Amino acid sequence: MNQIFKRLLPLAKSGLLFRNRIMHRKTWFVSSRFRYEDAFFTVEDEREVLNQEYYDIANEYLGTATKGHRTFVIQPFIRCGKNLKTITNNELQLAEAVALVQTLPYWTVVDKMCIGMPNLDRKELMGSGKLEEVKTRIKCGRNITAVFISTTTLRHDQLLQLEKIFGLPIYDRYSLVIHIFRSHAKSPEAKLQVALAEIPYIYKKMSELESGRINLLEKRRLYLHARESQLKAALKKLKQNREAVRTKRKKFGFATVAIVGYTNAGKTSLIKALTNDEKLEPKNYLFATLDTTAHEGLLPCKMKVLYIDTIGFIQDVPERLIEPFVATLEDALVADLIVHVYDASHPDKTAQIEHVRKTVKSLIEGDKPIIEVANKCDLIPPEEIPEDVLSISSTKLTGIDLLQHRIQKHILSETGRSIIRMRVESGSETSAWLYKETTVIQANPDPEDLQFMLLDVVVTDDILHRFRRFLKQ
Ligand SMILES: Nc1nc2c(ncn2[C@@H]2O[C@H](COP(=O)(O)OP(=O)(O)OP(=O)(O)O)[C@@H](O)[C@H]2O)c(=O)[nH]1
Ligand SMILES: [Mg+2]
Repeated sequence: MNQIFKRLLPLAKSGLLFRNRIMHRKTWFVSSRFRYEDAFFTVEDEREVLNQEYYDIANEYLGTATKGHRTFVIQPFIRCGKNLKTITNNELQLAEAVALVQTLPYWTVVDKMCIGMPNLDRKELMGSGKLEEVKTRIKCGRNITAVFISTTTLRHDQLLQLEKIFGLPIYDRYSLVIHIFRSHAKSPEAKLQVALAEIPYIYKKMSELESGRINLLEKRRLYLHARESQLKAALKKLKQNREAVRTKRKKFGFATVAIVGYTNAGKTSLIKALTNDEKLEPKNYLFATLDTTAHEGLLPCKMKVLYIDTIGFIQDVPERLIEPFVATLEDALVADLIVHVYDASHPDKTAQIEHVRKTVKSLIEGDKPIIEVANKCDLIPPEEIPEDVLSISSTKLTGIDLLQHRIQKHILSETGRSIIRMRVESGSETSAWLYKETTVIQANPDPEDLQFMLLDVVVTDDILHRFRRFLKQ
């Protein structure tokens, strides 16, 4: 990581990186007319994101990831009590931990195990017997270089103690996900959000450090504080720009549909299926999408809508990590409709669905229509899907038509539109008015009198009002 930033810094200083970014902006934000204007992100902002002084500090607390690791994965689980998880099980959690590690370039899993414990408070986390077992397995495993303990966050004294015992760097879920975010962040906004998301981790670790380094820590704390303020100010500018884009969309009458869901559920694939946008590239790894982007699509009634792609949710990461992303998630949360897509073939789908439901509920105000969709149905036998569930396959394109009609129904009612049938004389002024002022979705000759046409049109109350005035003229 150091090397990359060292190479990027002179480019950022010369403004080259910035110019290059502008040239490629189109590939980042697909919906051209309502694109988020990342020109609000200045060279100074970019320089702060790439600041080498910061990365020297950050590496001390977060470790580095770019060279890869041969990893020993430990999934701790609470054996009983109020923190016992009943909706999932430790094997499924371990599988997610392995998937997280494998998401990082050059990281592999050499060995893995679940370890039950009464709580996560002990300095060594586990009892002496388990510590010995892990030590032996690390020794026998081929060239293990790091240990990933799949719990939200470890205290700094736990990290130091375990590092000492195993003689290897230790990662928790917060630090590992940060490294994934760093490696997947492409747009300035995503980079900013990641840069902001890691500061609380470093603060926390710093404050857990014992005395003796107070002066140094104080200097670092002040520096981090200044960096945090600058990044927040930069993110605020981008947020204001997003709000302006949202207002513009509303003015042009664009309805928005947010696609949310657990990471890897198939959100980007679904948007690709709904919009035929060839530029979208779904990827089979966690947190492939970090940006909130808008993609234009057509409903069956020919009405244009914007589908909003979003960052995926995941269990057992601290809220502080996701907080900076909520600013851009706002686009999704104020959408006219939310589609919650889940991976119906995933063994841990019940826990994943619950986690997304809970998170979305905590983020939105009031009632908002939410459609739940079971994706990847091509991977499971049809009898496993309950009858009342809308099942689709985003890659095989099954069930997409039905979903589009469901979306249409909600969007029309949310945006005060309806579809009505009009009987008008062919080639008449009334027919011309309807073609000009409304969206005609179907036109057929009236079988009872071929002089007349039956038009299915999308109207709002305002259009109907104007239509009545037109008829009176
Ligand atoms: N078999 C099958 N695979 C699917 C389907 N939908 C998505 N996938 C695959 O699942 C993987 C993840 O798809 P994405 O669309 O990137 O998932 P996402 O929810 O956007 O993931 P993140 O952005 O990482 O949170 C890709 O390899 C897709 O090809 C489906 O209906 N059937
Ligand atoms: Mg995605």
